Formats: sequence, structure tokens, C-alpha cells
Amino acid sequence: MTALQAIIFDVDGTLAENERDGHRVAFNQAFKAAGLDWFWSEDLYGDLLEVAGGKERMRFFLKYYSPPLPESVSNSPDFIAELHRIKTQRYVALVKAGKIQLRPGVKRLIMEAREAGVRLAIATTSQLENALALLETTFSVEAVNWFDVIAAGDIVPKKKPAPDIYRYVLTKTGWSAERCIAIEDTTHGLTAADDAGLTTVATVNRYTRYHDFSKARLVINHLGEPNQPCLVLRGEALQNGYFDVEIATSLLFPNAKT
Ligand code: XBP
Repeated sequence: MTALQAIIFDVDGTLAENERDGHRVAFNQAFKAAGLDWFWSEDLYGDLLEVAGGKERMRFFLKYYSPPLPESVSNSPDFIAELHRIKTQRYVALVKAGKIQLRPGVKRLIMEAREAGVRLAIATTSQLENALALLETTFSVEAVNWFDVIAAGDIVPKKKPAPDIYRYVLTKTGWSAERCIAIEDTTHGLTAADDAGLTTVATVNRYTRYHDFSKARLVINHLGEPNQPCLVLRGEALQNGYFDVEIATSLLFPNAKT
């Protein structure tokens, strides 16, 4: 069968450019609320993004950057979990306050896919609350039901670049990897999707523009809009200047007649 079955979206950096002004800000707010003298600058955060997952990122920071740590805190086994709980609350509040916007073309593509009967899913390393808040705020409360699966956070033991989160989506839905497209923004994400057998498209962003995108079938700066064409960084030129269901189908089935 030569029809696109589903599009699986990464969230952070792909649906929205939310790392610098969303997650980073929420981490810093959590540090402050916990009385910690830590601050993640834009540059430092760019380096820390190499580690997927907020809890994992903080543990990495503790281990390799040796930030100041009060004695009371260093004895607490649940310290990182508690810090992450505060961070998630702060991040959700930022999203609900409308501080995070969808990237160009995201809404258009999701609406077009729905109309065309193409299924949708999410595969993210971030917490489920974060993905739900973004969908509810940028679309509507019903939007979470548009997705067959919203696979998030600790639902799988190994985070990206492990393929587990994508395999989880495929297992849950029964979709065949050969008929699905994954949209990602990082090397880790592309590796995860590629290792799960998916064809991938990369939409690069300010933190990931120098990443290795060699696994992606198409690399663009964003999904594009009719009045805001995207830039093709690798792959064939897009006739309309934006990524849509037709292009996704032609990436999967280059020899099929349309
Ligand atoms: C991006 C991430 C996440 C967020 C933080 O995941 O690495 O860790 O930066 O989210 P993806 P949490 O690109 O897969 O969406 O603090 O909720 O872990």
C-alpha cells in the first residue's frame, strides 16, 4: 500500500522552539525556588541539551559541572525528582501563559493530515504534562484526542537516542514503520526514529542547526507556510515551499504515481 499512514511528531524543538525560552527558563525558576545558586545560560543550556530528559540533564550537570550544593540538599535522595517536579509545574505555567508558540507549518500540517485521514502521534522525551499543555494551549482541549498515542517521558526506560519511544508508538498503534514519517529536530531524535525503522524529516532550530542530520531524508529550517516558504537544507526542492502530506508520501514512496 502506498499511502502515508501516520506522522509521528517530536515535541521540543519540533512542534515549538521551546527549549531556550521555555524549558531553560523553567529549570532556572526551579533552581531559584529550591534556593539553589544555579543558573543555566543560553550557551550552557545548548551544551546541556546533549543530554535528553530534564532529570538526566540535571544529574549530568551535578556530576560534570559540580555546582554549589547545600549540605541539606546533597543528603536528599529525592532531590532531583523534586526539582524536576517544580520545573515541570513552572514549564506548564509558561505554556499556559502563552509564552510558547508553535513553529511555522505545524498547525497547517496537523490540520491537513487530519483532513486526509493520516493518523497522528507524539514521541517525546519530555514529560506528558508538557506535551498536553502545549496541545491544549496552542490548539484546544480536544486536540489531545487527535493523536492515537502521546508517548512521553519515562513511559519507556531508555530515552532518545534509544529507539524505544518510537517502537512504543508503533507497538501501541500497530502502524507499519514503512508507512510512517517522523519529524525531529536533533541528531538524538533522528537516531531514535531511524533505529525504529522510520523515515525522518528534520526541521532544524537555533540550538540544533549544526547537528548531524545525515539520517534525515529531508532537512528544512521549518515546515513552511504558503506565505512563509521553508528553506531546504538537504533534499529535493519543495514545489510549494512547504512540507505537506503529498511531500511526506513521496518521501516514503518515490516511485508511486500520485
Ligand atoms: C527534549 C528534551 C526534554 C526537555 C525537558 O525532548 O530533551 O528533556 O528539554 O523535558 P524531545 P523534561 O525533543 O524528545 O521532545 O524536563 O520534561 O524531561
